[in-house]
Amino acid sequence: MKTVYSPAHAGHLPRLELSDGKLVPAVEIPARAEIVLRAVASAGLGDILAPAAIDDALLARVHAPDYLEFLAGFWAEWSAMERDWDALPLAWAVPGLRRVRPRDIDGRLSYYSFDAGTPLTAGTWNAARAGASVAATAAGLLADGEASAFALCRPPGHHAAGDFYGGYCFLNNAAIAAERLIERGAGRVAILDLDYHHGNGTQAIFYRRGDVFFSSLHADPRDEYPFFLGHADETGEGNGVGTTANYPLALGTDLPAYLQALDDALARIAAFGPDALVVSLGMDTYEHDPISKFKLKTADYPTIGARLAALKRPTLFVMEGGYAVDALGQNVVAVLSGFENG
Ligand code: Q9C
Ligand code: ZN
Repeated sequence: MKTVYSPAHAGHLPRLELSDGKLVPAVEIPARAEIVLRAVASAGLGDILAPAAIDDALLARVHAPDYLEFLAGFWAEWSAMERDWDALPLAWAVPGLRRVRPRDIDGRLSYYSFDAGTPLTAGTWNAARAGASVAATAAGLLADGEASAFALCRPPGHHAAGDFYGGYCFLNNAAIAAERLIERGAGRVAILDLDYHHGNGTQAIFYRRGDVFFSSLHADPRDEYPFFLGHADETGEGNGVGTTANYPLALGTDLPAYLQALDDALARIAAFGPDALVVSLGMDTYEHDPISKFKLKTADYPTIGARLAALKRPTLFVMEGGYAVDALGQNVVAVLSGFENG
């Protein structure tokens, strides 16, 4: 399996994040991607390729033009005000308030976000664009006939919706990959989100689409971030009725309970009959993840990879979360080698 990677992710260097009421050292850091790169290289998984530059038209299939313009221009505006620290938003237009776009930079920061836990930094836009190009290039490998590929994206993407960021995510890499597959001829794409947190952004992007099936296994949003999406009764709307399937799971979920949900999701995907599968690969389901509460072990991940292989579709893995940095490389390789041997 080939991996696509760009060192440009390292430009996104958040210092402190808001967590549990405190500013604490950020967990979504460059070392994450670097340890995964080293692990896939030393496992001999396959060639490691650089991405091609991303087409703006592809980005615009997923994200609103004003949102992209905001992200692209943000740091110049922020730093012109002599602010040389990372940016965090403060107030949101919840129901009862009005989503009228503010002129003020802090107002716009809030308008285009949904949480205060995601620092926007000097290098964020370049890094996020490089991550999106990694996803698009890896999707192109599938379209060229590869059976599988690994998009080693950073920052992650699945919490970013069409016009807002959050959850350490700015551009939705998995959604961009799915759109690239469709551009290159796929009629139907399934996305399976295995990150510990619900992929609210990906779900929202495809909620009314009949050609993209979105399925997610995640901690129950009544117990865990992102709190306000990811319930089992969200099943799609309009042309997308029946093409969203959520599996909210209990805190403390271990392999048997996880596999029960996974097998159900895979049966739903098989029935949908996709031309390709995009896996949002978050490794924060790991028992020692510092911000998460599932109980999966390193030895469990090859089993999960083998279950994905049994679907027998061209499969693209897109890196999402996972914050137990020391174990992140071995856990990713465990899934990917389980897939290849499955
Ligand atoms: N006390 C991804 O895994 N909240 N995003 C953390 C910790 C935000 C996770 C708070 C978690 C976002 C891609
Ligand atoms: Zn996550």
